[in-house]
Amino acid sequence: MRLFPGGIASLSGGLLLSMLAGAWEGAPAGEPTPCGPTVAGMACIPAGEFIRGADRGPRDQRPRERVFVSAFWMDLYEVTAAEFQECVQARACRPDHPNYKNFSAPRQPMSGVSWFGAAEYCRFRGKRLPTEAEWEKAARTTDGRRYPWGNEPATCERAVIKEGEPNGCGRGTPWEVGSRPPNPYGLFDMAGNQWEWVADWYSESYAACGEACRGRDPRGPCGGKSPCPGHHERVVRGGSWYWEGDQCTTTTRRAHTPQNRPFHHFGFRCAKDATPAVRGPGQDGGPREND
Ligand SMILES: [Ca+2]
Repeated sequence: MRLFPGGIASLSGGLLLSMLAGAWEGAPAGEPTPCGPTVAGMACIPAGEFIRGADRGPRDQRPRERVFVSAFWMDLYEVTAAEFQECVQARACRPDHPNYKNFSAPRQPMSGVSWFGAAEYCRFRGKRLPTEAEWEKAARTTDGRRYPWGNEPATCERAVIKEGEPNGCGRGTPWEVGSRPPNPYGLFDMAGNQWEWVADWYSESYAACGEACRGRDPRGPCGGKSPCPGHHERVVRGGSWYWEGDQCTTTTRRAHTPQNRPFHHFGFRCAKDATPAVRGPGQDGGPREND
């Protein structure tokens, strides 16, 4: 079993989680995991409940409650500018691009993508956007923590955020992906660096969303499908290089039009259904309806 550096760094945050996540993420190709045989560049997030939302702070994060999420795969990193370009070159993605010249280094996160462009990219790779619940569980693990690393405040040692001037921990831009330690699942930049689109329509609170945001594998209003009367914005998560640390909590939600109008430098990462042919003991995360 390989323990990645972040796993060691997060011992206080959950040794067992770190070890298990490290085992699955670093397992040899084809090795069984609770999500099926390993997938390169992705971590297995095992099935089970987690604590979603918060009872304090902005209303749209309320209430704090338990939600069940089936096993799934999550990209270790934000999708990079170079990876997105491959999709544009293949004419599988619209030519979304950042508005600033110093945002397009190959391993900087893709910035300035619409929700549609993000969804097209994930399809191009045989993946899909994570649901909002999947994203939050992947960022937060199962113990209700406020940040991917635990409850300690956000600093530039833990995430690429605004901490003094210039923003982006002194660079004025996002950094290359993976510049900070991963969380216990092995995922990088779930706090900060670039905002990340998720699949769901935005709702003003989980309480207002009702049953569509509760229970088992919630997909939000209209199950995420279009059109969705009364809903015109999707969700971005995780804060960014531009914002202070209180915006990069695991529960922070931001709404924006899927067309990305007005323009913002949002990014994303992809998820993938578990392949349940090989299941771990006690896993009940079977196949789900595809998007
Ligand atoms: Ca991020």
